[in-house]
Formats: sequence, C-alpha cells, structure tokens
Amino acid sequence: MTATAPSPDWTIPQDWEHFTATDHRVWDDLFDRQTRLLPGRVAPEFLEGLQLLDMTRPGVPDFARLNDQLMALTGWQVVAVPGLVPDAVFFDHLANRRFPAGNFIRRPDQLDYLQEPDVFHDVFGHVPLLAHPAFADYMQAYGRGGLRALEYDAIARLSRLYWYTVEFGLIRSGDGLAIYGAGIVSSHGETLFAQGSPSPNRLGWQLERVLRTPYRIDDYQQAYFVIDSFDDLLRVTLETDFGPLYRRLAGSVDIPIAAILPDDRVFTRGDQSHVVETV
Ligand code: HBI
Ligand code: FE
Repeated sequence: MTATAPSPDWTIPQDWEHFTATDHRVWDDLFDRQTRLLPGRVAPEFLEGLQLLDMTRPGVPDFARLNDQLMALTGWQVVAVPGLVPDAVFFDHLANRRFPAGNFIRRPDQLDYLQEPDVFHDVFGHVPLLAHPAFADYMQAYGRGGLRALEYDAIARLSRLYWYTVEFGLIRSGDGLAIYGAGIVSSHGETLFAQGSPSPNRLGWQLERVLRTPYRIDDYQQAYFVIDSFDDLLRVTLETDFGPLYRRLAGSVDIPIAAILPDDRVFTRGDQSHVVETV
C-alpha cells in the first residue's frame, strides 16, 4: 500500500539520529555476516566500493557523510524515502544520480526476511557499486531508460533488465563467476545459493533474452544471468535503441523462467533441485 507523498519527489530527511541502538546493531550484525561471507564470492569492485565509501564504519551510514564521498567519486547521492516510491519518481531519481533508500531497517527477528527494501538492502546492497564509474553510468542510463519506457508502457519489461542485473546479476571474474546484484549481496541465503547451489541455471547475459524472461519476487532465482563486465553491460545498454526493441517484443511470448534455449551460453545447467512451487 503506497503511502501519501511526503514531498513531490518522495524524499524525506534521513534524520540519522532517529536510528536506535538496536537499529545500528541490526546493521552491524547484517554487515558483519555479509562481509565475512562475500570475499571470494562477490565482484572485487563491490568490496572496493565499501572501502572507497568508508562503509566499514559501524552503524547505519549517515547519508550526509556517505554522500560527500559518493558525490566526489561519481556524482551519485543517496536520498532517504519512506519505502517503495512510484515508478516515475524512482526513474527520475536514478536519471539524476540520486539513489532512493528506504529510511528504516528490519527488526532483529527479521534478519533473513525482507518484505520491502530497507536501508541495509538499499545502501549495503546497491550503493558500493555506485562508486564504480561504469556501473554508476549504467544506473543513470537505466533511470533515463525507465522514463522513456513509461511512454511505451514497457515498465514491466524493462524492470526485468533491472532485476537480472542490478538486483540479481552475476559477472565473470577470473575463470569463475562472482555475484554483484544487490538482492544477492545483501542476502546471506541468496549469496550462498546464487554463487554455489547446483539448482539454478547460470546463463550468459543477453539484453533481449533478459527482456523476455519474467522473474519471481518471492523466492531464490531459478535463472541468473552473467555479464562479461560492467563496461560491456553499459555499452550494450547505451547503444541499444529500446523503442524498436519494445515494439518488436510487444507480441513475443515470454521465455519460461527455468528454460534453457539452444543458443543460450550456459555456464551451469541447474538441476532445479530448489524448484519453486508454481502458484
Ligand atoms: N522505489 N524506493 C524504491 N526502490 C526501488 O527499488 C523501487 C521503487 N519503486 C519502483 C521500483 N523499484 C521498481 O518497480 C522499478 O522497476 C521501477
Ligand atoms: Fe534493490
């Protein structure tokens, strides 16, 4: 249920002092658990971002301090919002290098449960890569693309690109795969599943393939898509004219989530052992 708009762009003061000692302890527990788990599993650029943004400090980050460093690196800033905001507002923020972060944190008994993106998902999950120039440019390109997708009524289709990259993307790293999607790196369970489980497919990222592949929001992914590099993801996104692509895909049939197509680049063929019951 969307609340009423607190301001035209839905931003609110972070009011960092409102976070309680319990809130800061929840952040620290989640942060410590993930930073023990991620090395060797996460793209190195993510860990570099944590260092560059001095996010190794204890407690929920103070956005004023975080933004001083983030703005200097890539011109991005984090803005506090009450929760999910309307699509058009979300895209406009991204198009202007503002990342909207939920201004609350889950309770101690909800460490592994997340109904709506809280400050740990949004800031620990999404912000470190905003310090990486190519990814910072990609997120702004996505925001601009979103504003355009509104004209084509293609939000649902474009949100698949966000889902399979920004939220749940994998990337080539050395001779293996690494995680970088915020939904993975901020989740203990999905970090282990996405990087190590034999269950899901891990397929080469390809723009049209992803735009034709739906996703589920209520369980681990059955398909992950692997980019070669952030530069490659940015290049393809910038050089694609999405208008004709939306028109061409308008009549196309979605690809079943767990399907592998003949021309898919297959990194791992899942055994679907963690099959999500079809509702
Ligand atoms: N609002 N605060 C916030 N954070 C999101 O990640 C978000 C949102 N609104 C809409 C949205 N994501 C997705 O539906 C986008 O695909 C538009
Ligand atoms: Fe997210």
